[in-house]
Parts: sequence; structure tokens; C-alpha cells
Amino acid sequence: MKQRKILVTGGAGFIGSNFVHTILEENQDVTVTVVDKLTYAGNLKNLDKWKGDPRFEFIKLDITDKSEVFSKLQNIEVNEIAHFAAESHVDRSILGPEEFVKTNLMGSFYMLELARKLYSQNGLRVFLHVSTDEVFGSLGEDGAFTEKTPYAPNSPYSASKAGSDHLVRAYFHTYGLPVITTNCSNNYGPFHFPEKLIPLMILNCLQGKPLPVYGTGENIRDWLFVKDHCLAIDLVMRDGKFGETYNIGTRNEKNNLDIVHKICELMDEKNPKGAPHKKLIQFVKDRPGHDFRYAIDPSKIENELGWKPKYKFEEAIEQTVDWFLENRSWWEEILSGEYNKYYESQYKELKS
Ligand code: NAD
Ligand code: TDX
Repeated sequence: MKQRKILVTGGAGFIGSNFVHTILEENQDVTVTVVDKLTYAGNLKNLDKWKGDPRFEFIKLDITDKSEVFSKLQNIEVNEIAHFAAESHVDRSILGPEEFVKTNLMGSFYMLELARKLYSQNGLRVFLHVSTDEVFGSLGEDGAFTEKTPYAPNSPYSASKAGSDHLVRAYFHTYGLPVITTNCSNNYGPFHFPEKLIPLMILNCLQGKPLPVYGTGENIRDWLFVKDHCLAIDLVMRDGKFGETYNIGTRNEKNNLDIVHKICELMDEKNPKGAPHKKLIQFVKDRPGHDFRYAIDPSKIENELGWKPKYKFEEAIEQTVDWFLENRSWWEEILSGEYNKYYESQYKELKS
């Protein structure tokens, strides 16, 4: 394989920054160019480690601005694209769907148009589109999503991701672009933005704040450690088949209340002055259209690409809690800014 020169969109966000760490830590002979708008969820601190490294470059860019995308990137020397940039929070998509349609659909469209140009100029090797299991909708008590499950998105977020998945597919069939899509389940780990369930519960425990559980807490998610996800994406970029999709998950279903209890137990051990943290649990209004259950069947990536996760849930969730305990300044800065206003108004609404 030629030297890999990877363009990573959304590389200052949660999964994108973990992917940059994985790629640069695991490979010497690779360069990474991150493009990111630095929205509320993007944070250059996530990439501090690579400042000044000749293998790393950062370009501030809004993927919904077509002229900016083309003026800044059409002559760039990259041979792979990993497309993570998106609006990612379901609750925010319910409050304001427009940004989701713009970034997830139009932004992905412009990235595909750019990829088409780079492909015709110098033969782009792969365009990897990072998507979600939420495009498949909600499961009942049984079964799991396979690559053949029909699409049935229920939130503006998942509908915008589904739309982008279809565009990616069309660019393979119509233009022969070497695309691959991955659909994964809920990630957790370092650099997770505090609005999402796991970091929110860890940080509220640390601050002695209520732990808001939507509805009955019985909804089920299939939790994937972000480092396993990033290794899987790298594998798919190297060995995956163009035009195909791969589901990524680790058969790790848990209901939300079990997740919250697990975090409370870990916090009782590591932050004994707040124990028992489970006294902070508060049942609040349910999310509108709340999908009941997600579960991934990862047989295809296991059987065809030989993928195996490295981490077990028990060790990875503890590593995650430790990361938040050891990186106080990272989250304190986020909690002291604009995000706090969003959280407080969201929480007020959930209790009303
Ligand atoms: P995130 O919200 O933490 O990060 C998104 C990043 O994209 C941020 O750095 C943000 O600044 C950037 N971005 C947003 N709009 C942009 C724009 N217009 N132009 C350029 N950059 C922009 O999200 P995440 O959790 O890291 O998710 C990454 C990808 O993985 C998304 O495509 C998401 O749909 C998908 N995904 C996430 C999960 C999960 O559990 N977090 C699960 C499945 C799939
Ligand atoms: O305060 C909360 N209380 C609560 O009960 C929050 C923030 C969430 N929840 C519930 C809702 C969900 O059932 O926890 C579950 C997980 O919620 P989120 O962390 O918001 O994740 P989810 O909506 O499942 O979506 C995530 O996984 C799939 C990512 O945010 C998406 O980007 C990804 O595609």
C-alpha cells in the first residue's frame, strides 16, 4: 500500500479525535489532515498531543460551505478520506433539526463531490463514511441489526444520517467512487462530549447533580468502546470491499438504568464522599420518539475481515471513568461555557 495520507473530517470531535490518536499511534508511515468547523462539540484540545508533529495538520473548515470545501481542499494531497463530521446528538436534533440536515446531508454531499474530484485527479483509494445503527430504527425484545436490515430512521438525526448513507451508496453505483459505510452502535470512552448519557452521568455524579434518566430507563443500547470502533474503522479502510457496508458492535447490550447503576458503583469506589451516588437518580420526561432498543450483529466484519474487539466492557467503562477523573480541566472548561446554558434549559424542560 502507498503511504497513507488520510483526510479526517470531524477529527476534533469525540470519535474523530480518538481515530486520529489510533491512526498516528499505530502507524509511523501515515499523515493525517483534520478538517473541522469546531462547533460546540469540536475541541482542538482533543488533538493537543499532535501539535507540531510533522505527520499532523489541522484545517478549520465548514463542510456545508461548498466554496470553502473546494477552495481549501481540491488540491490537497490525500489518498483516503474518513468522514466523521456530523451533528451527532439526538436530543438537539429534536430541538432544531435544520443544522442536522445541513451538516449531515448537505455537508456529506459536498464531501462526496470533493472525493469525486480527488478520485478523478489522482485516484483516491477509499472514502469511509461513518454512520450509525440508528438508521435501522428501533428493535423489539429480540433480534439484531444486520447489513440487510431495511432503513427506518425515527429521529431527525437518524433520518439525516440515513440520507447521507444513501448518497454514499449512490456515488458508488453511479460514479464508481470507492466508498464504504460503517454503521456502529453507541460509543463511549475518552473525549466523549458531556451531553451524552455516559459522560453526563459521570460528571453529574462528580458534581452531586441529579442523574436524569429518560422514561423508565429500560431502553437498551449496545455499547462499543471507542478504541475498538476506531481500530475497526481502520481495518475496514484497509481491507473492506468498496460499495459495501459493515456493522460494528460488540454484543454488549445494556439498559440505560443498568449503565447508570454501573457508573454509580464505580463512582462510589472512586469518589466515596458522594456515595451512594444512586440517590441522585431522577426519572424525567421521556425523549419524543425514543427508540426502544438497538443491537448490532457484527458477524460480517468478524467473518469477512477477521475483526475482534480488544476491550471488555468492565475494563473499558472503568478506563472511561478514570479518564474523566484524570482530565478535569478538559471537562471543566466545557461545563463553564455555552454548553452549561444548553444543559440547564434542557434539564428544566425534562423535569417540567
Ligand atoms: P461529535 O459531535 O463528538 O463530533 C462531531 C465533530 O464534527 C465535531 O468536531 C464538530 O466540530 C464537527 N462538525 C460538525 N459540523 C461540522 C461542519 N459543518 N463542518 C465541519 N466539521 C463539523 O460526534 P461523534 O460522536 O464523534 O460522532 C462522529 C461520527 O460518528 C458522526 O458521523 C456520528 O453520526 C457517528 N456515530 C456516532 C456514534 C456515537 O455513539 N457517538 C455512534 C454511531 C455513529
Ligand atoms: O440524560 C440522558 N438521560 C437518558 O436517559 C441522556 C443524555 C440520554 N438518556 C438515554 C437516551 C438513550 O436511550 O440514554 C440513551 C443514550 O442516549 P445518548 O447518549 O443521547 O445516545 P443515543 O441517543 O443512543 O445516540 C448515540 O448513539 C448513536 C449518539 O449520540 C449518536 O450520535 C449515535 O449515532
